[in-house]
Amino acid sequence: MRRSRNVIRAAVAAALLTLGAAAAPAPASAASVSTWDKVARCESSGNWSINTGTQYTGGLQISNYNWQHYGGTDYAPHAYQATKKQQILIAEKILADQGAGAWTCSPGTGLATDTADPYPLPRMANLTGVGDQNKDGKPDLLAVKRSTGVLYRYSGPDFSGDTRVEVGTGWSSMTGITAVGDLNEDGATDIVATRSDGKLFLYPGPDYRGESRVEIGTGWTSMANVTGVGDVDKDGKPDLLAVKRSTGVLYRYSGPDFSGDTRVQIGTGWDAMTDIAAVGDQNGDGVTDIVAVDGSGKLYRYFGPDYKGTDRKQIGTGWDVMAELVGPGNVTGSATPDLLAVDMVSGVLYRYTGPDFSGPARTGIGTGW
Ligand SMILES: [Ca+2]
Ligand SMILES: [Ca+2]
Ligand SMILES: [Ca+2]
Ligand SMILES: [Ca+2]
Repeated sequence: MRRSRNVIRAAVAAALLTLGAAAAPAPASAASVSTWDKVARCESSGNWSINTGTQYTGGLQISNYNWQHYGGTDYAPHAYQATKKQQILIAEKILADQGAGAWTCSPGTGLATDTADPYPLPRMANLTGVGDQNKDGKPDLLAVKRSTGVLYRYSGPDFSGDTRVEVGTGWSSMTGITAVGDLNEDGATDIVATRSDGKLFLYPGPDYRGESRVEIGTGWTSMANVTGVGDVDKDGKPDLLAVKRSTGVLYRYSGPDFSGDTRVQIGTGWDAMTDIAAVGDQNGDGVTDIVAVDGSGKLYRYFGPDYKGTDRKQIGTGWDVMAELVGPGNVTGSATPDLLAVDMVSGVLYRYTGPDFSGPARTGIGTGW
């Protein structure tokens, strides 16, 4: 956006006011990542970390003034230091406010007419690995269709649409679902779900029917990233992790009721994490490990039972465009359990192999997620 709209605006503000400014067309309020990629190819040759020492930096050449004015400094001091997603999120605000003309490169890119959300929520929500529920020898996955609230079960290793079976309805009010192991010792993995009113429910597998659910808690709206990790403290009862939204404190709760009385503080600063997934035992000590993504898209691995920040390892970047991280167990027969995640831009479901879950080693296993 080399010719800053701010300068133009400042220069002609009085004139616009005089003229009534009604001639300006309604700006596009959003644009897809592929449209922003076209703008970036023209503005910066698609170099999202470019800084040539002028006031315009990053893939979309956002001025330092605009970066600050539209909240970019929440991410990084200058645009070029932020992730591609963060640059696009600030560009969306500029686009909504100033229109496509804020970029000299916008003609021919479709920026003025595109209205797509660059990072839409995946169609399927609350992906939850539940082991082999239908006894076909392959691990299964639960997921809720966001538009209908229907709960489906998919079968591994690819969890394709062909394998899916409807197992319930009315799940759209559930804000979080996680597997907690076999609480009632009938051989099927059970799950807990938090509802938008803060109630916590236990659903026995393999069918997770509403009739058989039990309310086991309240007040869970204050907790984020509720994650079942199995019995990590070896007291014979399955455990659950959750982050208190207001403080960022990580707590471990003990089954079968996961009541507040059982909770133990095991970490701080976890409000920086946008997603947490249990990924089975990655280091061979018999205790479930987890991965977590921070706001800048860095992926970290933590070892149980305490998930200490001092022992964590950064194992990836670029994860801020991935959603619905879930450990389905070891579905590929590799040395360690796997990880699934949905690309928000493409809707593709990817499978990653542990212990580092590296991008180059990932496999796209489905579309339309
Ligand atoms: Ca199965
Ligand atoms: Ca069970
Ligand atoms: Ca335990
Ligand atoms: Ca472990």
